[in-house]
Amino acid sequence: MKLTLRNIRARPVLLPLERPIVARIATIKDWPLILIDLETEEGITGRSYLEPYIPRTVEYLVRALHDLGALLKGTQVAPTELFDLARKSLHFVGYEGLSAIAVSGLDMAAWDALAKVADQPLCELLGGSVGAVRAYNSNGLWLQDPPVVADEAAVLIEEGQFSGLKLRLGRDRSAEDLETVRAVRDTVGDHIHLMVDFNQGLDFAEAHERLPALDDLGLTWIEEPLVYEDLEGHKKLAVELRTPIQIGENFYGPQALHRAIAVGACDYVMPDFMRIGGITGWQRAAAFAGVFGVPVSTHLYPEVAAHVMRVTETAHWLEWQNWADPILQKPYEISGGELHIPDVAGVGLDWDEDAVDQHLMR
Ligand code: SMN
Ligand code: MG
Repeated sequence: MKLTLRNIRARPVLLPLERPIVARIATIKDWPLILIDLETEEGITGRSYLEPYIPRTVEYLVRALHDLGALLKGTQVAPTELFDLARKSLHFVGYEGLSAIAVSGLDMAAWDALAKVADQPLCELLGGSVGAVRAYNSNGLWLQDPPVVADEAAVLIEEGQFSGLKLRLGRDRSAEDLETVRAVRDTVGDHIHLMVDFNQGLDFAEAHERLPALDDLGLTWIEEPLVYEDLEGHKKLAVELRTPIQIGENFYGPQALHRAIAVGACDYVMPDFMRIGGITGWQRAAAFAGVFGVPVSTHLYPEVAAHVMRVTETAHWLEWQNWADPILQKPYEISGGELHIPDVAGVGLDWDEDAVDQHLMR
């Protein structure tokens, strides 16, 4: 059966974070989500959500999503065609930023609808099979005192018998970052993969000064030491350091991933679904990374991430965080350090309407 787009409904919710985000560049206590329902004439609804970090942005994004719905009303739900139509409609304001985020949300909902009408889990529609995906726990380990972070690391491992954790770095004093990594290592043991993320917090001179001390600690990667657009700086660090440099959560579209790999700005990439262009953008970007043998990890959106990682040639690590769980009817299961895809049609996102009502931004 073919599906025809009837309406896009976008609702913003604001969820309190169990462990507030304390990064070098920002503190976030409440996490905004936009819940998208792509309704079709045939009665099937495709669902996705966006996590745009800053509560004020939801006003613009909800508006943009409703506008895209009006524009595409009556169009067949063929995700790659909707993706192109939606992008082109925003041509004059540019393909990046909020435009890209709105189109990505639409794209993920369209793929969910298509998988539902095919009565297949999304990963099967994409040519893969339902199964488990290796994940690291990214739920915490923000910029707190070293012993607090070490204690939290033990708790985070237990949340799903994880074999990997991500710590945030970028304290005022480099020595405190080092102390934190050592304290976590002592607590969790040598067998655990430790990733570190500076959230773009350093300038090149600081990074050049601070990062060599991290190079002997057996870290799995060093993420975004510099502002995301500084490809030249990241490239110099990638050459200087043995520890792999990871970037990608701020790639707007597959072209940005292409540029980063082409100039040698990083060893690993980790596109974010709301910026890379949803599932359509991910597939185009992942194909390129695959050709160049660059390992690909995911950023946020663990449910969609699990499906696409099953068909990603150079799949590396799934970033697990469960900040959307409070509004989901059935959060995905995590055990043995892996996220388990449910054997249901689509992505497997259903809203808990009571929770949505409670957290709706009005
Ligand atoms: C991050 C994610 C979400 C909010 C703030 C920071 C981080 C990550 O960059 O990679 O998880
Ligand atoms: Mg990051």
